Amino acid sequence: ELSFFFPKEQTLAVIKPDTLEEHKDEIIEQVQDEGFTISQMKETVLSREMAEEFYKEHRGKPFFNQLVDYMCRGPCLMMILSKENAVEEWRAMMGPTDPVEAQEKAPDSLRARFAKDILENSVHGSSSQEQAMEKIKFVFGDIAVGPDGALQVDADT
Ligand code: RTP
Ligand code: MG
Repeated sequence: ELSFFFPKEQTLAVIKPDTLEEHKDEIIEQVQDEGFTISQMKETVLSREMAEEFYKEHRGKPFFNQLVDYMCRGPCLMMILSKENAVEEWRAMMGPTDPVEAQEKAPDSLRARFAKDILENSVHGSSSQEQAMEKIKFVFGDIAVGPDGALQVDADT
């Protein structure tokens, strides 16, 4: 077991509204087939406030209000995924932001298959370990995940 030398990393993955209704089981199955551990998951309808906070780095951009509308219009599935290089590997599974580019460069990616357009692009993934830690804390509060990807349930963590 080499996981001691290659400790797992966590990322926050979100299946966005509509895609969740249409492709939930298929995406979860693929996540597991790709070797991710789903350390935690929670289905939730974001409030406008939460969606604005979640995407606060995009506040002021021309698509911000539409992005918030989209994220709030139905349930999202929030997942903590654990795997070596989880951040990068989940981004690779997602494909580029714009599905036109995704179809060109990564035709098997989730966005190539399921995104409607650059806004309604079906999935979210943290873009760095720092962002992953911030978003995991925002969505799930203070929780700790062990090196094997399992949740630590110690009361003091
Ligand atoms: P995400 O944060 O959702 O994983 O997406 P990303 O890193 O690939 O792209 P980012 O630049 O962080 O954009 C966040 C989300 O905003 C919407 N968007 N719309 N209309 C547009 O030009 C546009 N650009 C971005 C998408 O929903 C994108 O995922
Ligand atoms: Mg992003």
